Amino acid sequence: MRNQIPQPPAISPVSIRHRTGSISTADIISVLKGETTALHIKQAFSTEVAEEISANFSASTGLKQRKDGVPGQYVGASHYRKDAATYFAEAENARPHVEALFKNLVDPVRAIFSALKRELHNQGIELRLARSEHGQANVCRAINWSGSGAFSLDPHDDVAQVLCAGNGYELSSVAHNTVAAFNFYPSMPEEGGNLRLWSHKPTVADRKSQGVETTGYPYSAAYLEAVPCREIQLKAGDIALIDGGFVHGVTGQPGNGKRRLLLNSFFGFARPDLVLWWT
Ligand SMILES: O=C(O)CCC(=O)C(=O)O
Ligand SMILES: [Fe+2]
Repeated sequence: MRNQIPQPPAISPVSIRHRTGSISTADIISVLKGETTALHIKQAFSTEVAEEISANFSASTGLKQRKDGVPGQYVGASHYRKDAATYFAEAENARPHVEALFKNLVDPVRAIFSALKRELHNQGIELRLARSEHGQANVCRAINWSGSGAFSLDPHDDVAQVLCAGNGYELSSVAHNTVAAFNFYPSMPEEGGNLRLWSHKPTVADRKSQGVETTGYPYSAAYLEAVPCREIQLKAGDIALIDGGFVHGVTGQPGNGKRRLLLNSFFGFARPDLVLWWT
């Protein structure tokens, strides 16, 4: 019999680009097309904006505990392990709370969404929020991961949850292209909480072998042992844009530090002339 001996994970090279101060739509499109694995933009938005978003998150009446096996607190909606009706209804209900995070600020996530929309439009490509008869996605969700130990968010990929999203979702086709993840960091602990990227893009067969076919979460330390990894050192005000097909996770942080806050969204090509954006 073949395939009895476990195959070591295939290695795919990771390319990380760094910028400071601003992000260009050309850089974003390079990740979207799978030409760059990760883009780290330092000081992408101001400390004042970052602090205000963080304070609004802490004071939010829409703050909830995740109950889907991924430890964290959040404002907004995650499509992960939810059918379309549930996700879009949650997104609609959470919208006022997501908007309240930005109150009277210029929302840095929406600013990038709008700039990208304009640029793609010039190229004959539509960018819009994912939607269904039950509602529309929000521009982002806000999360504080609370896993303890080596990772505050365990190693995972963002593609399985898209590929296996299920009926009623228009985004499943994105899984055959790059699933890009936009991560904005309004607050970071002094130590830890960095984004680790492994040089591995799991296939459906890899996920099956690890028992994570529909979730892409979590990959074990044993599975990743022989895979090289790189770490993006994050500070408040940074953005990390990654190809979510590569295994990634968030390193642990001592519990006594500042809270780590993430604003996250996913986007990718559903068709050559359509890019969808969701959370
Ligand atoms: O918090 C981060 O830096 C990464 C978040 C992430 O990987 C996700 O939300 O899927
Ligand atoms: Fe992820």
